[in-house]
Amino acid sequence: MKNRGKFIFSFAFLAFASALAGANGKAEAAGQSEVHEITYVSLDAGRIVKKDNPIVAVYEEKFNMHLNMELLDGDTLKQKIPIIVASGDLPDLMRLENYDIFDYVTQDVFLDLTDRVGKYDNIMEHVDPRAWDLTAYRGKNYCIPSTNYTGKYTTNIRKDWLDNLNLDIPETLDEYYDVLKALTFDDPDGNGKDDTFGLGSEYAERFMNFMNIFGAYGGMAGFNVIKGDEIVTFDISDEYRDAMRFIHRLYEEGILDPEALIQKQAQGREKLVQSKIGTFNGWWSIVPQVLTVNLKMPEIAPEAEWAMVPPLTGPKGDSGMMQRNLVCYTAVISKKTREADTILDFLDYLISDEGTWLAFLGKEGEHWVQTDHGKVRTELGQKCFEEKWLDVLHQTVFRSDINLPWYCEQNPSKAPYVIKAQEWGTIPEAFEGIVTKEYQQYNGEVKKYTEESFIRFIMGDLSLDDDWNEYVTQWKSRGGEAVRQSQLAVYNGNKGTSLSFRN
Ligand SMILES: [Ca+2]
Repeated sequence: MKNRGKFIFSFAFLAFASALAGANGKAEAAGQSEVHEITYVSLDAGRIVKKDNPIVAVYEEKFNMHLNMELLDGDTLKQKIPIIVASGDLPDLMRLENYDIFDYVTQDVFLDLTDRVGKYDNIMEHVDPRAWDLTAYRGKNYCIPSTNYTGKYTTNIRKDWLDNLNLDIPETLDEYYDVLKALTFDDPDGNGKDDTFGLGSEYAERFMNFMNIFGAYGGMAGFNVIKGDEIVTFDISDEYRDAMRFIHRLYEEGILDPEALIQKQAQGREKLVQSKIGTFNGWWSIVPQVLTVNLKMPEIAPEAEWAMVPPLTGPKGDSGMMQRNLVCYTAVISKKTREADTILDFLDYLISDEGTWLAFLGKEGEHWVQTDHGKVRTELGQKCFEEKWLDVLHQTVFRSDINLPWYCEQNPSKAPYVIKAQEWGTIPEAFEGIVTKEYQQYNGEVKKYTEESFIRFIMGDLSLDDDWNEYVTQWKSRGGEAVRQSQLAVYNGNKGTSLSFRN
C-alpha cells in the first residue's frame, strides 16, 4: 500500500509539473525533453474535465505529454466544430460523432493516417475492419473509428397483462395484431375500464415506434435495403405501403394510442409508467433503467412485469429490428499538428486492453478490484465515476468488446435486454456512412416530407390507395431521387458492384 501511495503521489506531481511547464512555456529544466502539448476537443458524453485528473496523468506521463482537453455538450459541439474547421485552426485531436467526419473531410484539414496506422498493433487489432471501409474517404483513412454493437432496440410487452388474458408472447405479425387488440379491448389490467391501448410510443421520431412492424415487411423506414443484387428504397416500396396499411388499421380500430403520432417522448413514457400501454419499441435500457429506476415504475405499478417480444415474422417470413450505425464516433488528428506520433502512440495504448481498462475503470486496487464476479468498482471508484471524471478518456477510442461484457456482468438485471437487442436480427441501411453533397442538401427535407406523409397516411388524411403514387412522385422530386442515386453511385464505386434500385 505504501508503494502504491507513493506511485500516486508521483503521478499527481508529474501532472502538476507538466501543467506548470505548459504555463511557463520554455521555462523547463535543462536536459529534460519538452512536454508534448496536445489540444483535444470532444463531446462531453456526460463527463467533465478535472484539473490534475490522476487517470489522465498516467497517460500524460507515459507519453511525456500534456492533454489540454475541452469537452463540449452536443449542441455546442454542433455549432462549434464547423467554425473550428472553417478557421483551419484545429485542435491536435478531435472526436467527431457518427459519420460527421464526412462533413469536414473534403476540406483537407485532417491528417491522412492511411500509411501511418499499420505499425500500431493495438489499433490494427482492435479497430473493426468494416469501420475502416465505412469511414474511408476516396480510399484513404483520416480517422481512428470506434464501433459499437448494432443491435440496440427491443420490443417490450406487459407480461402480467398477457398472463391475465391467458395469451402468449406473439411471434408473427398476425399474432401481434390479435394480442394488441386484446390488450386494448379485453381489459388486460382487470379494472373494469376501457383505459388501455395495445401500442404506444417512446420516440418523438415517429417511425421508430413501429420498427418491428417495418421489420416484418422486410425493411425499415428511412433505409435502403439490399435484396439480392437489387436495393429497395423502403420509403417508396410496396412493402412500406403494406406496413402502413397494418399501422393504419391499428389506428382506425383504436388499438394504437392516437397520441402516439403527436405526443412528446415524456408523455409517451408517462403512459407506460401509468399502465395505459401494452407494448412499445425502445432503446434496450428503457425498461430496466428509465422505467424501472428513473421513473420508479415498480412503486407506481408494483404488478407490472415487462417481457421482450422477439422481432415479429411477417407475411413473407421477414423480420428484424432497426440496425444502428456500426461507427459511433471517430478520432481525427489535425493535418497541421506537430504531435502526430505522440497522439498515435497515445491512441494505440488507449485502445489496448490495459489502456482501455485504465481509461474505463481507473486504477486496479484503488478504483476497482478483481473479484469472482469480475472487475468491481470500489467505493472510491464509484464516487469518482459519479463525479464524471474517472472515465473521461474512455470514449476517445472505444472497445465495445470490453465495455459491454463488463456492463452485463455487473448489471445482471439489465443484461438480458442488452444481449437480446444484440442477438436478434437487425436490418441494416445499405448506404450507412455514405454522405454525399446531395444527401447534405436534400435529405433533411425529404425526411421531413416522409415523416409528415407517414402521419397523414396513418391517420387517414392521405389515402394509401389514391394518394400513394403522388406521394412517391413528390418523394423523388423533392430530392429523394437525387439523394439515393448519388449514394448508389458512391456505393457501387466503393464496392466495385453494379447494384441497381428495384423500385
Ligand atoms: Ca382496463
